[in-house]
Amino acid sequence: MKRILTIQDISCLGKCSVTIALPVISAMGVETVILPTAVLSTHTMFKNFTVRDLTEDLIPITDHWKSENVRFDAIYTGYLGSAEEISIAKHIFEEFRTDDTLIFIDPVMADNGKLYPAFDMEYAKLNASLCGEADIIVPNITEACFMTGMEYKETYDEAYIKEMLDALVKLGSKMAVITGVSLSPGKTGVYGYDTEEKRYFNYQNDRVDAVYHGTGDLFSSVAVGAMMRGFTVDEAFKIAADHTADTIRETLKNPEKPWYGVDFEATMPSLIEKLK
Ligand code: PXL
Repeated sequence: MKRILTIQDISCLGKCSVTIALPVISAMGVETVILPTAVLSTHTMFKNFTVRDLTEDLIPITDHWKSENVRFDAIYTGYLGSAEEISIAKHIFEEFRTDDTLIFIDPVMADNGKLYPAFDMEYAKLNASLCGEADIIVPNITEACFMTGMEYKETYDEAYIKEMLDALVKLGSKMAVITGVSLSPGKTGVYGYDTEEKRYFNYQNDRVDAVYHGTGDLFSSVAVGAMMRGFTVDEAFKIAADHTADTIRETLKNPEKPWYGVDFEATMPSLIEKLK
């Protein structure tokens, strides 16, 4: 069985980061080791959330794993709480990376043209340098703009996305995949560039008109989980995009109208089906 280390926060209530990555990747048949960067009462879209920062625990935890000769097939980072945690993540890559380790970075920090409350431009620059260490990075358009200095646009064409991908891979990753790329009305998907094969790839599916927190975390968890289950990068991103859209559709059916997260629990059986 493949083993992933995921480094991101625990938002106790909110269905994002570890509370998505752990159940989803485990259900996909991949061992999931967690390194929590902080414990928050909720994700940061709630008001008055509490935060317990765990920065000083990260190195002792990973030193212990090192002494136990633990190996990881992939390291997947999501929401990191601070500049210091970015440099610790780099250190963890150095400690645990082998020729076969997939480093998958979701540079979670922004959406809809704006940085999340905890972050500033300095953090965006550090996140860009962390992305340079990755095999695959999966920013959304807003995060890509903050990391490349490109102007954020709500309407754009394919040339804008390709220019953004070229700027992203210059940060140093082998592959960049921009999420939430909509190239025609009613459609949305991912657009990537692979520097090794020197090719762009693009997958669009039907756009579901609803926005929920945690959908990026679901997308990344499914993509990295599928890669660990032996799917090609293209197949893994297709499965992740389809599954995220299916989960948003399912959430829209919920009469309680959840606003803070998606009903990923309800679509878990269909995720397992997609792996067959
Ligand atoms: O879903 C990304 C995410 C992860 N962790 C925390 C967040 C968010 C998005 O808002 O606030 C704490």
